[in-house]
Amino acid sequence: KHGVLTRKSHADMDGKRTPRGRRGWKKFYAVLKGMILYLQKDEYKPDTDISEVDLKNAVRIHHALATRATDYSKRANVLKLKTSDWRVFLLQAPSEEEMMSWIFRINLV
Ligand code: I3P
Repeated sequence: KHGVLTRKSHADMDGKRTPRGRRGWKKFYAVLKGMILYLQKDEYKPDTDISEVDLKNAVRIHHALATRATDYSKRANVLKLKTSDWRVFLLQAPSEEEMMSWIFRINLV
């Protein structure tokens, strides 16, 4: 699965709140491949190696949990992703349908 997702980092590893200055929203081209959610700067191009930055932004979703972000109302179609290392991301999808699809696919892993 792939598509545009806008990310906000809410908590870092060990569940500590992401400090100010790193809590902004950023748009990515997301690609779910195996147990990894790649958050890429640009759309995937075949036959190119994944860049250093894109690797840094990749999220391991094994043992992660995706839910609708019911406690976040500033934006629509936002899901909450909790990873096994206690990070928390808010991810905004372009539509309700896309959000539900990402939740379903992430929790299937
Ligand atoms: C954050 C940025 C986010 C905002 C967040 C700010 O600043 O303005 O958009 O979240 O508020 O801290 P920075 O880019 O300097 O990290 P919202 O869009 O959800 O308001 P927060 O600290 O209340 O999460």
